[in-house]
Amino acid sequence: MLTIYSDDHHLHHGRCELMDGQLMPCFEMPSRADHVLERVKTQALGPVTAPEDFGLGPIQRIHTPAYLEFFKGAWARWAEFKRDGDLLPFTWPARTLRTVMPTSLHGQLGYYSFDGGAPITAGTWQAAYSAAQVALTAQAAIQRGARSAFALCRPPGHHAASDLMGGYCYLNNAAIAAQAFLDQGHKKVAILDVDYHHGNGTQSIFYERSDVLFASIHGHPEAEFPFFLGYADERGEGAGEGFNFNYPLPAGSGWDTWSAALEQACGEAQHYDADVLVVSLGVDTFKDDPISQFKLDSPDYLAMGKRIAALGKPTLFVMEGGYAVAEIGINAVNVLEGFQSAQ
Ligand code: B3N
Ligand code: ZN
Repeated sequence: MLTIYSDDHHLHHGRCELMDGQLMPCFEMPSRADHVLERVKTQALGPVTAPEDFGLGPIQRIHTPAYLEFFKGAWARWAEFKRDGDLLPFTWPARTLRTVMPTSLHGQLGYYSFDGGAPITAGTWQAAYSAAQVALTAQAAIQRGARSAFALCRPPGHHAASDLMGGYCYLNNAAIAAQAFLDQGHKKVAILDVDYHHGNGTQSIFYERSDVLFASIHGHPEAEFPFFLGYADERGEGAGEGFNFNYPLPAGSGWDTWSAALEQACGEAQHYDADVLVVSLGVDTFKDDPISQFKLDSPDYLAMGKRIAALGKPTLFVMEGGYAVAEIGINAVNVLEGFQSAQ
């Protein structure tokens, strides 16, 4: 399997996130992607290549021009403040407030974010832009006939909506790739999100559309980030009604529970008869993940890959979360090896 990877992800290294009343080093750190790349190489998964540059066009198919302009220019505006820290939001247009567009940097950052978990650093735009190009290059490989490809994206993307960053995400790599498939002639794309967290950004982007089916298996939002989306009764709206499937699971869920949900999600994808499959591949479902509550073990990821391969679709894997850094490579590459072994 071809892997697409860019060193540009090193340009994004947020300093800290708020947890338990304290500022802690960010869980979403560059070594995550380094470990995955190392495992891709030691397991000889296949060739590793750098991304092509498809420009802003395919990104603008998902994200609004105003959001992209704000994100691209935010660091330069923050640099004028001559402060030491990353750029982080602290006020959001929540209930009882107005969704107006302030003129100040922090007002606009609140407008374009949904939490305080997406720090902007000097290199964040370039890293996120390159991650989107990684996804698009892997998508292009499948478009040219490859059965599968792995987009080793960092930062991740599935929480990013059309004009919102949050949850360590800025640009929605999986959504950008899915839209590219449609723009290049495919009629139906299925997105299977196996990350521990609900892919609220991806869901929101395609919620009113029938050309993209979204199915997500995740920690129940009653108790888990992102809390305000990802419930089982969210089935899509308008033309999208019946094309959104959420499988929220309780803390402590292991392979038996998780794989039963996968079976249901795969059933929906099969019934939909998608032309291609995009997998939002997070491995924070791992039993030792420091911020998650599922109990999957490393061999389970081989079984996950095999089940996904049984769908028989051209499949693009897009890297999302996973914070047990020592095992992230083993677990992510196990999915890909499981997939390959079943072809
Ligand atoms: O959910 C958390 C969180 C939970 C537990 C933690 N411990 C026990 C140290 C720390 C953090 N934080 C909210 C932000 C989560 C963003 C998740 C990003 C992701 O992987 N999405 O797929
Ligand atoms: Zn996650």
